[in-house]
Amino acid sequence: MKKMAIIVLLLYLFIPQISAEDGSRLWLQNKSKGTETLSIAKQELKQSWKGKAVEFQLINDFENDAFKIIGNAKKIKIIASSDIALLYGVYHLLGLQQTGKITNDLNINEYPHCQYRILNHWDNLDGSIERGYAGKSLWKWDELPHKISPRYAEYARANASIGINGTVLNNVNASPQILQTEMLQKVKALADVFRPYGIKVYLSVNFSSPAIIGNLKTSDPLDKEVQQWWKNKTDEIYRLIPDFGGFLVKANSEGQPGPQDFGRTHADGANLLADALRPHNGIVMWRAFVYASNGDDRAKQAYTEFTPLDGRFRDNVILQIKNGPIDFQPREPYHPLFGAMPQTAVMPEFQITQEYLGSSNHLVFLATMWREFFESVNFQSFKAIAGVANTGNDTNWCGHPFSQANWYAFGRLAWNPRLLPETIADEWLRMTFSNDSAFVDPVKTMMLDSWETAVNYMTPLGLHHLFAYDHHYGPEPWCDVPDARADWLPKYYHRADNQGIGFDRTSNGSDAVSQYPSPLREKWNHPSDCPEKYLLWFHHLPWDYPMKSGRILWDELCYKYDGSVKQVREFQGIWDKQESRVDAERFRLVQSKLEIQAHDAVWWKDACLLYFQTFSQLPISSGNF
Ligand code: GCW
Repeated sequence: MKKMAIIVLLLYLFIPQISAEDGSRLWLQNKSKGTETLSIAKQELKQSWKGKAVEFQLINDFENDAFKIIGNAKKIKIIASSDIALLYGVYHLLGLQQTGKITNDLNINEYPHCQYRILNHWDNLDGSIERGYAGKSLWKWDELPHKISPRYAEYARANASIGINGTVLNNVNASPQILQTEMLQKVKALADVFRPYGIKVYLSVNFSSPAIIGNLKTSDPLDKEVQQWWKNKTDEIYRLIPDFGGFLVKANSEGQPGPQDFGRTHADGANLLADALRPHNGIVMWRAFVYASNGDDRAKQAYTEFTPLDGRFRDNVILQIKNGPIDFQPREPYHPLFGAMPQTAVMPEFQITQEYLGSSNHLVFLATMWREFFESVNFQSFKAIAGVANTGNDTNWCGHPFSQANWYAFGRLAWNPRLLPETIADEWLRMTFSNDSAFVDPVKTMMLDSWETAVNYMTPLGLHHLFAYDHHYGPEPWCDVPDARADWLPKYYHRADNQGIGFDRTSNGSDAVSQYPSPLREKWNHPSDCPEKYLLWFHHLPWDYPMKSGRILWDELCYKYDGSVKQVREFQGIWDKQESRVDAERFRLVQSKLEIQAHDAVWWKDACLLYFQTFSQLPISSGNF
């Protein structure tokens, strides 16, 4: 039953702000979360709102973080059950104003699709960022906790404005040092800045921390002293940060320590941390990104490892699974673990930073890719969503002005996975640049085409991992590094030979296809039923395999590479026409980045086609389609 409104706060514009120390707090000098969050909400309105009076109403029977905006000719009411949800309502309202969508009869109901909407920073304690392309880490560990950069609050504000409510501060390749008391003081200082914006802090932890910084003999999850060490450490964190979110763990993956070092399972490892966090309501995000060099198809390994553990995780563990089974490739079919562990909470991990998509040089709007993922899985069950951040200390945060759109899109989709990429692009363009439809329409089309274009000049038709060793920027399908793991080399994935190209993952090959449910596994098992976008992901096919277009496979590859190069040139043309509608600085920066992108698209095309031609022995038919 609906309860009556318990608190009604009327906010009329231009009421003077309560000053920082006006005596009103009496002896209660601790600022409450509520007061701070509400002052931010008021301040935001005061600064930017140009419309009629806005009233806040706090009621207590609303879902967490949900809000309503109701407007009539005289006033607008934002209704929610917490201060932070009111703040979300304010940002939403300001967004409507920025995009020219304020009407006289607003009736908006918004609620987040999942509870935890989290950025993962792969930031190291020395200020570098793994796969970061926008400068150094935002966190100035050497200055903290005493010096607080104004960027911390700006960062929190940006996240709150798109509904992000958590941040994992450090790299999943985690230094045990993050758990030293001295570092935790610094983490607390950040948490204090983020709190009024509704952002909780989480940490990546190294599984060997008890041995490395606790000087224990082991880090075995079944060892009593190890269990006590994690409990004590967790209690220490919560004494400093009472609303600390929890831990993210990369274990037994790419050289990181983990429970298997002691003959234990991933569930034993995750539960160890979950038990320490449980009394404080913290969560463990345990990554499923594991693969050994054991000869088994890498795409199959996480499923093989984790499905037998279904039902063995504590209920405050969430298995964090990359969107696809390999590693943030330009395009992957969804990870087969989604839907395969009904008794385990799961969450997707997206990569906002463009490790395999041209870093901060290429304009690639990722909402389209994430949309394809959401259309493939049952996202209703997700309690959480994570995105590997693309922020750094560059002035524009993300390096490429259009990479900001991916941070924005991640937040919007974590809030509502049903949002369409065109809606998100439209909002972002209007808020970031201009409401002029002569600008918005063509640039939006460019954004919406950009992901498919990048897929086509990098890895068309289901190809994957053709990237240069280690830095993953340009093409190197021929790459051979003596002594490197086979599954870190492109040849492992493309398998080009005189017969054809592609990875046979059918029932005649690695049988990865059988990890998908029916009828997908049957469909994808047959080249003629398999969508062409995944064709060479699942099949090794002859160079003259007939494609739906009527072309043979080799010609289709030429067509995709060539067509996408042309497409990037069209993007340049679209952008060049916007000079009068965009400020000079961003105009030039985007223009120069598009030049790099056009150059790189040709580089990809030439590198891949000339290399694959050594096997196909067929002429490159560019331009003749
Ligand atoms: O994508 C790969 C990256 C590594 C990364 C790893 C992971 C943090 O190349 O840099 O390490 O995945 O997700 O753990």
